[in-house]
Amino acid sequence: MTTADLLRACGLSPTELDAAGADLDVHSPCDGALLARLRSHSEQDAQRAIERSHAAFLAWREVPAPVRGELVRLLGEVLRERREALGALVTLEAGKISSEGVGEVQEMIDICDFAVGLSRQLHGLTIASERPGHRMMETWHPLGVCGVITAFNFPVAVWAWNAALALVCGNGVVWKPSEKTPLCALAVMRLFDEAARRFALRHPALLPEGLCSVLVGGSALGHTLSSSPLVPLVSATGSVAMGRKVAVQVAQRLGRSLLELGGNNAMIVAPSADIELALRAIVFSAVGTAGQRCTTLRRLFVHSSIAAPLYARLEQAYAGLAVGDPRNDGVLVGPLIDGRSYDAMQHALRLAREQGGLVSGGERVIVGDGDGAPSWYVKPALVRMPAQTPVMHEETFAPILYVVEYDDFADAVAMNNAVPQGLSSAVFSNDVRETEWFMSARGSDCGLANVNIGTSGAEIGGAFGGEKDTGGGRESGSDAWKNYMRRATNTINFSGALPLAQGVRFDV
Ligand code: UN1
Repeated sequence: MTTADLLRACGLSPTELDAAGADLDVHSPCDGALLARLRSHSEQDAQRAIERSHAAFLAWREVPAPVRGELVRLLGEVLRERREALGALVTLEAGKISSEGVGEVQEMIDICDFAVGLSRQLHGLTIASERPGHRMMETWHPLGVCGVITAFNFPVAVWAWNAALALVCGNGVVWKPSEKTPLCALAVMRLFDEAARRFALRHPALLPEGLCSVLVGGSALGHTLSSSPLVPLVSATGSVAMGRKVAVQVAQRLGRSLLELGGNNAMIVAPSADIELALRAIVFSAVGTAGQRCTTLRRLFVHSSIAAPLYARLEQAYAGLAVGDPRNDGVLVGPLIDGRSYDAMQHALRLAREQGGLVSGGERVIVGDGDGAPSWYVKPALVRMPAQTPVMHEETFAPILYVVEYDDFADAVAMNNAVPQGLSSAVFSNDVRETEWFMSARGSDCGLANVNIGTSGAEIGGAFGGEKDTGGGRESGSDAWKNYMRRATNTINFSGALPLAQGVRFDV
């Protein structure tokens, strides 16, 4: 399929891809080709989108939740039909290998299924009252417009994690995707519109116009979302610096924010580990998505008794990695998103060398004939470090894996926890004392703590997110839906008297 055919299959028309007054060029990281020239939305457009979504929310909140679930069921249906095309667009615009592009769409489908089930389970509690003839309960209500800010590396799934839950919870969604991947967002919006059309055939007049929309453009639009009193929740995924700004703006107006920020994820490989499993997990977690997941494995702590053979196997595995155009079969490592990522990677490798690191890999790889703007492919880097030095405390969004030896499990856990970020972590060990320690209160301080599995590739059923600089938010599974609703506590008196709580007497 040609690029033009693919864009058409994703519902994007040639006129919209070459907009009058365009100010945003979209290039493919695969080969630098210019894919589109878009016109950014203005701040007034953003305000209007928020107002429309709010007006739509006022009606949507009264639609019964299981009927709202029907809309998300249809979204899942449309996604199933377009899984391959949307996955290919993710590959084209974000540079993920094909199976990861399609996998991301699968993640959208999974969260839709999860949300449909939830639409019949948004239940609260009944609480025993201290007063006779009284009952207390907790009810969850729709919240309002949810602002969703997403990053280039998961250009479709992260919207779905938020939107599928927000919609069944009775909310509107205004989405500000990364300006590096606006086409994916526009394509997703077309699929949402298709689901909405199918919903309207079954339930005429229940789904108001403007409930969901997308804003194409830069950070000013994120600012509009963060500062609008009509947006009670802002869910933001991206860098720690971005998250800090969003958090402050939202807190200023006492709104709610849900933050999924940087990770700097570690794995401990203990002497009892199944080395074959560990190797596969390490390589997928460290070089998958060219090291550009927030869950990417960046720090590896290996027991000194097995360090030499494991490192040799790792070097061998890295030497055999196919780096290349992610649209080609057999390629495992696609491009970095842009030249700034490449520079950041080289900078980190320079610092690592200065701090005593022995670097293998990390060089630029030239792929294709270089027709378009430059593309930025690299050999994933392995860096043997003498200790956990300052460069290892930073997240560099590129395939760099630092390897440090340890002797004492307590030291390895301490190193795991010694960085500012707290997203994902893993231990490979067949010693139950070590694995339980790792998952216990004095173990990993991360939101995700895995055993005999890598740091990346989480399923949607669990709550996803992390502590410290990662921002504390939880999305996707478990009870993350509660972020998208407001809680009301109801006290009901069915007695003929009016006893006051705490036995207070106030006779009038
Ligand atoms: C991210 O890297 O921004 O666990 C999210 C994973 C994916 C999500 C990653 N399910 O790797």
